[in-house]
Amino acid sequence: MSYTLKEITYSFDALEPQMDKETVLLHHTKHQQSYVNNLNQAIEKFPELFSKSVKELLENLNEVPEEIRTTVRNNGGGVINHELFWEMLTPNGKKSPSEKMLKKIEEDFGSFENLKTLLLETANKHFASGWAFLYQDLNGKLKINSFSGHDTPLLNKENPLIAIDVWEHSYYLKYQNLRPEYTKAVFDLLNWEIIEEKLK
Ligand code: MN3
Repeated sequence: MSYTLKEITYSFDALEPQMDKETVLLHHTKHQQSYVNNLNQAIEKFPELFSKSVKELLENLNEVPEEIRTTVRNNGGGVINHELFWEMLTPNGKKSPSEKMLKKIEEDFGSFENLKTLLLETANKHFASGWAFLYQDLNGKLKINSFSGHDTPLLNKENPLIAIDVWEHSYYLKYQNLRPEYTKAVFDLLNWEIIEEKLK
């Protein structure tokens, strides 16, 4: 038993021009694959844990043996964050939130524009490698925060809805140091139908 690389449901060039084919290819088949491999290697020491999903491992990290806990946190996070990242970027998706989702956004952020500004600012300001998330806290309220490494709101049993990868490998080939151009491009690729499906 082992965890496998979850396929992207669209072609590697489907996010062009905002996200170039070579970046998507390397990002998925090299970087994401390495997190899958590292996770498997760690779990092989405690194979009974293969019965758990990556989400279950992260939500109950204190139940993972201490010897592999940090490796599972880093690489399990790497696996699940990238799965969400590709899923929410589905091309030709719904480019604006539904009436219902918009109402929720307005309740928690005042306006859709405020959400966009705060999410992109958070992603652009995050120092070094990490992720910016829109997520639901344990009370169901929408929150925006950045997390270091591959940490995820799942570690607090919170519900991630949007994950913006700000590791340099996700944008450097096309955008070099221009992270704000990249995060804006990601925002424009978001599929709001998929995001809303994740709302609890
Ligand atoms: Mn990445």
